[in-house]
Amino acid sequence: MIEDLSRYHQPVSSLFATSIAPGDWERYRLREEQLEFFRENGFLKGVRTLSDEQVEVLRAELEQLMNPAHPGRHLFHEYHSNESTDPNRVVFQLFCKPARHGGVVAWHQDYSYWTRTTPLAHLTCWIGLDDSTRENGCLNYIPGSHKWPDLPKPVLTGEMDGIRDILPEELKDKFAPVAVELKKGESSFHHARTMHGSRANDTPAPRRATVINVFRDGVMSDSNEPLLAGVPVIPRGDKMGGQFFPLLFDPRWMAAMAGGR
Ligand SMILES: O=C(O)CCC(=O)C(=O)O
Repeated sequence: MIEDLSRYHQPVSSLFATSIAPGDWERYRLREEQLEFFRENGFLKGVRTLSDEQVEVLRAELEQLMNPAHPGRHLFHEYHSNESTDPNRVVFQLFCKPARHGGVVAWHQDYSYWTRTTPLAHLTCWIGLDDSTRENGCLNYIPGSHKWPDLPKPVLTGEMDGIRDILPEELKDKFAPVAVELKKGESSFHHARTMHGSRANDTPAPRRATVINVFRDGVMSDSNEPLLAGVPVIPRGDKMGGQFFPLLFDPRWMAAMAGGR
């Protein structure tokens, strides 16, 4: 049976461990030097997130999701089988670049698309479902760009280097990209102002990824405009929450576990 999963705010399968016992969480804790690297550079790479078995399950689900005749299609509030503005290239919504004609993702800051929520307390977790390399269009970051101001938003899947034409002069010299090659199942995290983008995939294999966008509990709506058809408006000034914005983690859950409750 096809169900609307936005109504579930808890795990719907056993794919991921659900225990929140303190000992189980410790192995996921980032080291202080990783946090320091993030504060300095605005990203952190190479964090193992998925096992090979989990990657296989997600690849199979992605395959189903890409089928335009999927029986749960009516549940998507937005569905683009190709976001690329280049008719010869494809970028599927979850940042999947097919073999041989995978399109670019233009340099951008995520927050330039998210100004309808405030304050900025957002984080992106990018999870590779294939090894990503310079050849197949891995993610590239500009270290330190999370300290730059908010810049205009480019067409995301249009001209890769479009942003360079509108960069303030003082930032042009600082535009020094680093390529982030990752193994499948590894993640990179980036700050919502970190400038990033990725080049085309002309290799004979796909470059698939899935992305989780989160923001801190307490972030508020800054817009009275509808986001997507069927998603209720959260009035400006109200805390984000409800059916489409589930709480993923509350430190009180861990405190309660530590207290043996
Ligand atoms: O997967 C990509 O190539 C781009 C991903 C991206 O722009 C993002 O995660 O914000």
